[in-house]
Amino acid sequence: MAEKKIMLGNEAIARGAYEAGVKVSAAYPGTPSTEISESIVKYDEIYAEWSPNEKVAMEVAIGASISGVRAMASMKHVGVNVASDPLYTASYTGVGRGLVLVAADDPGLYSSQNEQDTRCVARAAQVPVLEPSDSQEAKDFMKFAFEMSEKYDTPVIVRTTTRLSHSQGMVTLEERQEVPDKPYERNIGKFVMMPGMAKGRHVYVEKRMEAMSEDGGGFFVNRAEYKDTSIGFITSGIPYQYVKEVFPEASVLKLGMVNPLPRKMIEEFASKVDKLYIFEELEPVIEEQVKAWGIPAEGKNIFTRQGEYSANMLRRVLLSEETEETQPARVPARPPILCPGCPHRSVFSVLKKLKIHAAGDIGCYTLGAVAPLSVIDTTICMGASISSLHGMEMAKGKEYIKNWVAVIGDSTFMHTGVNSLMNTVYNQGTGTIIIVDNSTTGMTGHQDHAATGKTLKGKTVPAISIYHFCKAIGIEHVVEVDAFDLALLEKVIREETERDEVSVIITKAPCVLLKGNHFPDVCVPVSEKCKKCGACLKPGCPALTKKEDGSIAIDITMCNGCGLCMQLCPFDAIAKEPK
Ligand SMILES: Cc1ncc(C[n+]2csc(CCOP(=O)(O)OP(=O)(O)O)c2C)c(N)n1
Repeated sequence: MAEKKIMLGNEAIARGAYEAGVKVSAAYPGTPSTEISESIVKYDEIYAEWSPNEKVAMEVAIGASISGVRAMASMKHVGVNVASDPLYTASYTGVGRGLVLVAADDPGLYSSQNEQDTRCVARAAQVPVLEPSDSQEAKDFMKFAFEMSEKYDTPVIVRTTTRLSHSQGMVTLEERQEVPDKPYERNIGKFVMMPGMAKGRHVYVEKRMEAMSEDGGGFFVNRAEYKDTSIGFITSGIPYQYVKEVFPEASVLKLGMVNPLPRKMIEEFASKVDKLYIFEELEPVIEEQVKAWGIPAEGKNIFTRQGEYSANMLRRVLLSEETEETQPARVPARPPILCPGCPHRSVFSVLKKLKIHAAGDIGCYTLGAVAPLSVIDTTICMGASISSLHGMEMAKGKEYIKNWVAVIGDSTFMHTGVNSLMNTVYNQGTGTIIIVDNSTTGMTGHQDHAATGKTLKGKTVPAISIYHFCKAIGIEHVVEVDAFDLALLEKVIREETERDEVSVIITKAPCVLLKGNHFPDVCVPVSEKCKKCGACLKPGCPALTKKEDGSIAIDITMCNGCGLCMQLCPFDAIAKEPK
């Protein structure tokens, strides 16, 4: 009997890639996509890597496909923006062997800076999108995506969302398909996209999209489930599950291919139901096309474009039921906070003391924006800290940024920060950049990157030195400082922000949650010395609380023993004890 296994959506995507005979996988981490690569790496048959960013990952996959093997890239939705340059043109070139981009969207913004819908990118890039509804489909659709990619000579996007990526379902496992490498054939009309060639390929792209739309009615991923025809839903992905739960007797057109749309199938379904609803999370991608074909339907006029959908939301809107989600969440709010012992807190405490603002970036250190640290003033996208600080300077002059720095993490620096720093050097910016180097991609769960000295496959490799990189592009003042050495940090930040030329401070201390990184002690209050000044509480370490009498308590189950509070106490009222 076939083996069955409970799998996360992301594990099932990885399994689908394995069974489809994928040989190369490249990715940059990003919630909710990260576990795809972390699962793929377990298959010895697949070469898997963390690339420094999504554009590079996409290009690695494109190269592998051109060379004749099945290849994939995976990333979160905003990563698709970074990868969009190669993606738009790979749409024209088509593929060698199958090429799949897995894009993980985040309706509800569980861990993202926006709620963009990858289907919109796919429409613009004229690339097909498959959207599974559970783990089994996640695996099956991956395999189908590779077949489609080769049949229609196109990259294929498999779109997942947080709910699918991070929930589990039963999956039937199958054997890996051994796909022979396609012999390489030079074909510049297809793979060299200069205007003359691209014009011809654009014609092909249009034809391919029409062909897929025509053929879509026969794809197993699209299916009409006719029941009571007084009400019909067109839906896809996870929202399909909500429709089935709330309206088990309704007719449903379940679209597994959401771009291009199978027009004939949709027209037929619409003609057979009395009342048509289009139930899709985020943007009205299906709805706008269906309406453009003159088919009346209810959609975003009643269902929101924002946030994640749910069965209760459907009940509320269509059945006017009072459901629990209309009440505020029943759990106490727990705002995100830097961990006890996080080296970023130490850096921010100095910046705060010096009343310095920071153009921020994306990572755990984004939490420096909120009280009590309140140091980060901007967060846009990965790499934007350095370039936006430069923009401020070019707009307002050197004096304006004298009390500003850019703050960027090590992984984010390797991702796109390097380009921004080159720009500052090239265009003679004078800003100070603090690279908070905690030796990992902390925010997404400790992935390695080019400056950590380990690959996704676990191989030890020479770590790219951030220090030497900065030096090599011509920055004279590059200083490495222990992130917990407050006195030195303060001195260095004062000196570097005074300079009339670009400078870089690399604050170093590994993420406190990294395996094997333990401070040997915990911090304990020395009550008789405490003057209740509150200096230790200023950086907002969650292990410290103020007691009723104004003195402090330290929760030793939370304390990681970094000693930041101890350094801040002017009265030696905090000591260290072995754990
Ligand atoms: C384009 C893009 N790709 C991926 C992500 C997901 N992501 C958010 S922060 C981050 C990196 C954080 O690592 P680092 O800069 O080292 O900071 P840390 O969290 O370790 O403090 C990643 C990969 C994203 N937001 N945008």
